[in-house]
Amino acid sequence: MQGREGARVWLPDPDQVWRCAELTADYSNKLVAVIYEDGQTKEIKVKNEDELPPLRNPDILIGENDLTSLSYLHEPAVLYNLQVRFCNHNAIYTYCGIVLVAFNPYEELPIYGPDTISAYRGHSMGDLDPHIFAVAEEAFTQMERDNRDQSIIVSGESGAGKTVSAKYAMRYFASVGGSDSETQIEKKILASSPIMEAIGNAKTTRNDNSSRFGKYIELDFTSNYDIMGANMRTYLLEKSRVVFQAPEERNYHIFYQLCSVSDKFKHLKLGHHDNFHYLNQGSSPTIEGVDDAKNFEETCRALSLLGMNEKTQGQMFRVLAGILHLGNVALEEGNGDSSAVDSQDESLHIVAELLGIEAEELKMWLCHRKIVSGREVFTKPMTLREATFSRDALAKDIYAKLFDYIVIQINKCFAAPTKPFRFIGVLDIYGFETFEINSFEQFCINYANEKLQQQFNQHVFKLEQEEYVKEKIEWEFINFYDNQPCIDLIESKLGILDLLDEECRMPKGSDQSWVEKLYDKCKSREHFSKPRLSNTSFIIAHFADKVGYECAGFLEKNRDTVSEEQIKLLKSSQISLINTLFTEKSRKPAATKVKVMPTSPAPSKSKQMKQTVGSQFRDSLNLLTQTLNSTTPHYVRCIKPNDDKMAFTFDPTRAIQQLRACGVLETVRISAAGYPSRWTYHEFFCRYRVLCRSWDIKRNDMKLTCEKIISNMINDEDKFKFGRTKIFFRAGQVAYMEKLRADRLSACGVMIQKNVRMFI
Ligand code: AD9
Ligand code: MG
Repeated sequence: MQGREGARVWLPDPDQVWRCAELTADYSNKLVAVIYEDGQTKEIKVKNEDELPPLRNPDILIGENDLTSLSYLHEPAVLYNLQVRFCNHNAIYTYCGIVLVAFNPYEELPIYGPDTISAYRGHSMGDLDPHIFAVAEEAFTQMERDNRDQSIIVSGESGAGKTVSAKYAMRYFASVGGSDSETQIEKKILASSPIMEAIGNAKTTRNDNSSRFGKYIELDFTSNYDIMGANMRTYLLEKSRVVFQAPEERNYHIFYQLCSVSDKFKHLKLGHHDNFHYLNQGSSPTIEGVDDAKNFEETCRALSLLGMNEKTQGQMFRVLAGILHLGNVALEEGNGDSSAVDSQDESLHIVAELLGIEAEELKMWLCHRKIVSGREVFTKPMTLREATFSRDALAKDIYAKLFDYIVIQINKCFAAPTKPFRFIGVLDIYGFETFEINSFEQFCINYANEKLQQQFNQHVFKLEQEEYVKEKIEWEFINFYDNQPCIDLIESKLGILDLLDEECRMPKGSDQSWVEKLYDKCKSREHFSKPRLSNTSFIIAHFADKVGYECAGFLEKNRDTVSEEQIKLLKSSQISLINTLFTEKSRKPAATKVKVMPTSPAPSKSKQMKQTVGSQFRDSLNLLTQTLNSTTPHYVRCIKPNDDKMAFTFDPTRAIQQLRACGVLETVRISAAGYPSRWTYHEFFCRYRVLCRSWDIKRNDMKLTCEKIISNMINDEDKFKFGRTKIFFRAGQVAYMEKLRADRLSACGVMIQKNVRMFI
């Protein structure tokens, strides 16, 4: 360990996460003095070499546009490199192997225009600066070259820039895959964004335009690689927002858009949005820089372009207004354990009129339910709590059905006239999330991320393996983090979802008894634990972080039941759209494309029951994984650089959290465990010829020449491998060779210019 004086290292720091320092004393003392860049000193205790702080990369590698080409591949190196690029060079994109890391600049950048699209067209990923267009181009080229479907998987936490990135990728495809035909399909595909954002996005505390659903859009191509159609699948819309918003948050944009033009639709009796219980709970009805009325016009234009005529639009607005008025129906405490609605209640009558149903019947079924007991059927009054709950469930159900209906209409309009030749899918799905209190929604979102992470790990690992096989080098199986046990905990037999479904089937099932069953049945699973101080929550050790989930509400959200009488009532509606929503099976067409094999066979009894939300979600995720696995994936990891939406401001604590959670550090770890640095023989020779003895140079055999150079420099044979066309190095070796090279050059009296690479 002697001789480490002067080594530049990283030390953990509570504010900056990692700080740069220099070792000043020898390790043999078991104490190492370090000096920070600002001159402060500190002593650290080091018992052995393993405890030495991580080393810094040579300057030549700082600012590299691919993180895996760093010699020391560890967390501080990755973080520092990204920070230098983002803060010093305003470079928001960086590669990490096959992943594009994209920082949200929170500023409009002039890098997305048609000129930039043309610049990236026809270039491979390494040619130009990292860019979302480069990833899109790569997908397009690989589709043409390998004749394979492709997908672009965009992930990251709320507000990190997923939707913006996905839109740019789509714009790129629309531009390069545009045909000369009159179908205008590219225009239609781009027009789906304002519609989906109006009905599926909302203002949250993290993002003024937060997508509250996941989306996978497949763009279909002809054999000439022109776009011929598209298909969209959506995932788990956040329904609870329709009836409840947290402080500072809003309901879905479409409601505010509609209220802002209420003068145009007098019959909907809307008026100001603050009049509605379903819109005013967050007390934050406007968004800075957003004009709801203007956006409403855009929504309508897009709806028309996508084949939804004025009549249909009128009926949609009726349904939306109906939902708002439903939320204003004044449910009151009745006699005993019952509830009541005044027959004169204005909202009740407006709802009845808008939804084309009888006011008296609505009044009846808002406050009662039918009970079947043996052969007898009787009506039972609902308590105020039950009635409110059931009214909200109905509002959520109507909205979700309308949402699915619109997706179906868009898909009909997108449908390719003949069988598509190939497709490129773009996935914009909610990122891993953890709040102070986490519920069923977070559980589903994090489960989805767990599945995507597994798909990602397996793919990265497979590619790595393929490269070694292609280069014919021997290597040992790298042990990468496999999250299958965590996925099993959630979706296998007697796993969390299975036990939840079982509890939902019990007449007396409750959140509390479910969580107790979890404690009992899952306690030995490695990713599960019970918090010491709670009997109502459970912890899952996800790949990104440990998350505690509160059990309250899981059963109800999983069952997602709506009163049958209320549904029957809507089925009898005079309004054709409502009729359609409640009679047609609202299945998303894409979900039927491939046969789904549920991972755990549900007990036969459940077949007669409505499928639970959890098990539907599990099936749709398995279908998604199946689709992604049948394509060549490309990954974009969006990172939110700070929580204040400040332009080009880097908060290292936040950045590192996300890099850990989105698998960038895992990619780096997989790379570091193998042979992350690789050079062609020629490249290597050009860079390190100075370390070569002249008699070792064999001009007609670069491989042999390189072997000689290396045998003089590195004794440990595990540190390198000679492939067919490349040399592979373990992490840290390039830094070591750089040092030897610099020493040799300075010994020769040659000034080396920092940061100038003499090759590539
Ligand atoms: V959420 O999970 O749907 O809540 P996203 O989709 O990750 O979230 P979004 O794409 O909506 O985030 O980005 C949030 C905001 O960041 C946008 O409204 C823009 O104001 C800003 N943003 C994101 N990416 C870029 C960019 N490449 N250039 C400029 C950007 N601004
Ligand atoms: Mg989004």
